Amino acid sequence: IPDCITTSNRKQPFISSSAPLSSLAWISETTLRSVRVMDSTRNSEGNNNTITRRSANYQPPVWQFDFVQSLKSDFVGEAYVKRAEKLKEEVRMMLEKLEDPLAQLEHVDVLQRLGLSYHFEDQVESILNSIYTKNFLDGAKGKNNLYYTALAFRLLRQHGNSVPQEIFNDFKDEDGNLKASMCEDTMGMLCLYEASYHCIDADSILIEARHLATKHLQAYMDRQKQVQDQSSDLCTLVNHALELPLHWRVPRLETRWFIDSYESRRDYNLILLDFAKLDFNMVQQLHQEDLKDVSGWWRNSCLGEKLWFARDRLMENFLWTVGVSFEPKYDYARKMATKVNALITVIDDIYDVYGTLDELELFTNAVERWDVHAMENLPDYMKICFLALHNSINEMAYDVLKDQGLDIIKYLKKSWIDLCKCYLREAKWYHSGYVPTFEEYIENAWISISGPVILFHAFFVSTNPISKEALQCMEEYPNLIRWSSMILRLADDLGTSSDEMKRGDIPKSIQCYMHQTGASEDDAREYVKHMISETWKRLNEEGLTANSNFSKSFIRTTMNLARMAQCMYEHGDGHTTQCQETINHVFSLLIRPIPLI
Ligand code: LA6
Ligand code: MN
Ligand code: MN
Ligand code: MN
Ligand code: MN
Repeated sequence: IPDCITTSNRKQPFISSSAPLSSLAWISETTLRSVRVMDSTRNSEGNNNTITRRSANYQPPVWQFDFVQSLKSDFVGEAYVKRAEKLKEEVRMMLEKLEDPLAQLEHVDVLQRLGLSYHFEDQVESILNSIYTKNFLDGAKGKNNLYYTALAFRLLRQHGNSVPQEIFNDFKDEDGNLKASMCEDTMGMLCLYEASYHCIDADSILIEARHLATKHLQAYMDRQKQVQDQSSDLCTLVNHALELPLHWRVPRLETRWFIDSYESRRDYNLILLDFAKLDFNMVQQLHQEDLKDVSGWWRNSCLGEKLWFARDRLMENFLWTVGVSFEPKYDYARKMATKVNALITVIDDIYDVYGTLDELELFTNAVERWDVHAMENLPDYMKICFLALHNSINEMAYDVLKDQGLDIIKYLKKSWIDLCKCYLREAKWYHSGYVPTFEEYIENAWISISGPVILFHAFFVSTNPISKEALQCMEEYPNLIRWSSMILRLADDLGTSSDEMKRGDIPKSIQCYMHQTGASEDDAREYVKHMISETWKRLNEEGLTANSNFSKSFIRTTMNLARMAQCMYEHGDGHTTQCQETINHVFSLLIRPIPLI
């Protein structure tokens, strides 16, 4: 751990505030054990009452306010801006000169992975449209080249074109098996593998293709291992793909990885590489400004101290937003989303850990009323939280009213009310020891994970103009939001439920499934992973059909939230425990620039 991050001085009753960072193994059984706190608080009648409360004993933040404020990037100033503009123009011309469709597709793919395609959206769109019209509009004309077809298929579906899976029929023999000649083309197999993750439920050919491609790629890796040659560019790509398909990866993290891997290629293009590194660093500088800004808001809110029992995770809350949308123009959306995430994180802890059932009823009622007078009956710690919520969300609505003349309070409010109601239902289950059925749990849990709140706010603060149709669509939770939230919930359960069970919480998807079916924990986890994969098919389908109501960028947002969840919870509770994985992601995305030479 670098010494630029230290533990905070925040008053925390259970752990020494000067716990050395070297003790990152602090996430031990002892710290997770639920601790009972005797707390003298006045109850609603004004009498002094002794209330038994729980605490999760969360660690104070490793990212200090002063450290965040001291972030300073070299990548500012006219010289860099000029250089970036020049490189951008060169890349634009490069793209324009390409005529061969395969070369165009490869170029688009590299631009996307280098994190540069947002500069060339119109150009990319027109290239893909022309390839679609020429090759795929009338169905199955897959150029008889697996690599080309699979690459085109993936890029076109990524951009919302419903290319039919039947274009892969060409690659089967009369018996319906993948032609043997295909299997000699490992690059083609890799593309087929990546393409297959864009499947919808009805895509049986693609799903079968995924199995074949996966087997082939695994065998390829085994052979390379045997001859001890894993150094080729292809090997690096296959290895990375088998770890996690591209479609499930967080774009910004993929970019950080891909720039390094691109640089070590034999055939890299120096202009692309230079531009990618420079752009990454300049965008990182903008992220640092967003972060400093919203860290000031968090500090001023004092929620970190006042709600000492809750997670103080401003940096992690911000990291989510960069994973969801990194482009410079979403700076306002990132800051607002960070506030939303911070509020969710502390309110979740009020419901799950600290609040008594009576207080939680009061809080839920106050949110339902959405009225400052509703605060009067709340205990002090809830007052401060309620007013922070009220003020922050109303301010976002104010900005939209100011810019678009549209009153969106009822939508934002509804998302919080639904969240709190679902939180309360879980609290009641917990306090009564009730074990819901798997279905009953899921029906509540895709909302209680806060996906709808996150996506509602993301939608409203980053859509201008907001269309009547989209607004109507938001009245009910659209499937796009539902499936994205579902993946967020399932990934969260995989990563957090072990700790939650130790600390005391309701049974989550894994435990409900075990309870209901008698399955082992391993089997239940496999089931939940399978469910994530099934839910992706539905999300993909929405991505292809929801186009008319939602912008491509909002569709990307919903998918990126799912990807970010899979990333945050891959090795446990990456949002809460300040584990090495999350610290590394913060460093590589937000703190360390890429060396230019
Ligand atoms: C809830 O964690 C929480 F704060 C999240 C990180 C969910 C996603 C929200 C963001 C991005 P916990 P629970 C802030 O695992 O109690 O405690 O629903 O959620 O399982
Ligand atoms: Mn929780
Ligand atoms: Mn919860
Ligand atoms: Mn959880
Ligand atoms: Mn990882």
